[in-house]
Amino acid sequence: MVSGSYDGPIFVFRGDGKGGFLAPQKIAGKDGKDLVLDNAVSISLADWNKDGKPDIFAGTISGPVYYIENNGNMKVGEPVRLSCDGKELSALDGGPAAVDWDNDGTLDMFLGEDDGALRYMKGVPGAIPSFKDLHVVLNQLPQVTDQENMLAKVVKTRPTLRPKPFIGDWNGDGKPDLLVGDFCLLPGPPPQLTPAQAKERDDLAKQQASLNTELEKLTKQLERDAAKKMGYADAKSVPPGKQEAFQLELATLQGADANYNRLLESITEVFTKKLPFEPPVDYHGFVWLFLKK
Ligand SMILES: [Ca+2]
Ligand SMILES: [Ca+2]
Repeated sequence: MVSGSYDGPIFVFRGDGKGGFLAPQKIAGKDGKDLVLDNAVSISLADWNKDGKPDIFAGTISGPVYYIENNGNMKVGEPVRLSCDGKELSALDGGPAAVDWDNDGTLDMFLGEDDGALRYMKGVPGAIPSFKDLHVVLNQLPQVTDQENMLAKVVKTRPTLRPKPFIGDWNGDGKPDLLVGDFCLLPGPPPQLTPAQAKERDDLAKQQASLNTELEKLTKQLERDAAKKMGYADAKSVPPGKQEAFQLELATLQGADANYNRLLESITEVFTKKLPFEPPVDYHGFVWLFLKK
């Protein structure tokens, strides 16, 4: 078994021949140090060059997807960044699964991404893997502010965040099937509140809304002040090239404004008080099965 890890190293767990595993070993690069491509390294093993040794396909948190040739005895080749249709592949928190899906003798690849997207691409024969004909299996999820409620709705219909594909013949019909694991934050059951607690929650919600309005107003004022300090009439007049300097100026004004800091503190306080009256957020990881026709 080979596994990536959140902090980067790739671990090899050799079988002990009795159904268990020996202590893990880390794969080293050419320099003898641990091979660390990035954070959240997600691995798929498949023999690209058909030399009998499974090679590594690796997704990363920042997007690049790599191929690492297995030279045997824990030695590996230089990681190669993969591309599809001539463009370098990028999938944030990417999860690859290499498999000869169309059974033409060349490995193809499924690739999951942080935002829920899952893509498939066809392998092109060659010394180093490359891919073509990018096909969207699952679209990215919509970007919304109430993400948990959106996920609660779509979780009944499809995999959600960070889909990680895996291929196996689930139903034993000789055809490869697609399994997809995901990650999901869902609102749990709302707590049972006494009438007094419900009133307290409503009062806190009102306080929260009024503090937010106050903060919004003050932020607008500070934006105007920051723009004026830079010689512009208002925040909207700051040109794109000056946005970074404007944000810095604004942060300085916010940091120095006692009222602004008091508001932030109050908002945190009210939020913390209200939390026990809100539905808890539960973490889920579901596994989806797609049988190949
Ligand atoms: Ca190989
Ligand atoms: Ca193929």
